Amino acid sequence: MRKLLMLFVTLLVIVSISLFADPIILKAADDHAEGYPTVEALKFMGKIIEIMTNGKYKIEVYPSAQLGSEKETIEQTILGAIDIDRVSVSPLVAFYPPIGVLTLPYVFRDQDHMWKVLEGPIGEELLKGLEKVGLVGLCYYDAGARSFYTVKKPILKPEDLKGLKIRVQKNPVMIELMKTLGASPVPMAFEEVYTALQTGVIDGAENNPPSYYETRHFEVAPYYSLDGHTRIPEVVLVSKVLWDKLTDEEKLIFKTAALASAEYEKYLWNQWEEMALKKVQEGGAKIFHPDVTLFQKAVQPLYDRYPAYKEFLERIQAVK
Ligand code: BDP
Repeated sequence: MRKLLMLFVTLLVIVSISLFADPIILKAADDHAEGYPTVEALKFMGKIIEIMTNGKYKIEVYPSAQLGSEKETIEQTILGAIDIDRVSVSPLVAFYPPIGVLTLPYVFRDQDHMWKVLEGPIGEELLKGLEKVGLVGLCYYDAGARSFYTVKKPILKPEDLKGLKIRVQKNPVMIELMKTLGASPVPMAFEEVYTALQTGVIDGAENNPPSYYETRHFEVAPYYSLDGHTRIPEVVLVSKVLWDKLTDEEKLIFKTAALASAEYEKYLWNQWEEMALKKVQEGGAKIFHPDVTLFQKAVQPLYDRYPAYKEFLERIQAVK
């Protein structure tokens, strides 16, 4: 009888803790605005974690770079001040160089090839490697292909870039890529690009259609030339500081929630890509389809400058 009573009391305590205890608030950062595929997918992931941990964790998503630029949020995530961070792979290269192989130009044949690589052993290996710098990579999100957009004239061949100041993400590979193509790279945080285009600090930038549309960069740089030079994915990171405090079951919940959110993001992404191209044209942007082989040829010397990526590259190319 006593034992039964003890069991009952213990159960009651467990139930009341899970029902009434204050949830642990986790901060999640994203530099896109409310409604953008990555932000909505992060919220989706948060909801699953909340439900599956019976409300122990509550994820608060801070969109629009409220918690800082990508470089800053990565630093904060390593320190444990931010718990979850959705960033492009690009700014991560400065922290963990091997992942830079994913940012090389024309490394993936298409969207399908990219997902086969990311969801296979190569993608997993690169996520795992992030632990060395204090980050746990849970999954990738789609970010399509990046192309040039410019203020004064379209980029129809690599020579058109000569002398132009092109904004790039803070990624050494992107800086080298612009130099190889004859442009002057200007590394700059995403949030500063609109004003820089408007005031003539830069002549152009490059990004995927959803970002070009969401940021309204098309208003100030209306020539969009779809050369698709890179296909740099996004990544969802968790601070190792938080990760090490989670139970094995919680780790599984976080990973599963992230993978489910990636499926959701892919779905939203495909819709946004199509919609964005329509919307920017309605807003006055002009779309150009340059001969991509000209750009593929022009970037060849870049590969020799990264012997460290050679083995990864061969493995990526071998993925059918
Ligand atoms: C977008 C990424 C965003 C990056 C931005 C950039 O989704 O996170 O910061 O590019 O160019 O495609 O900085």
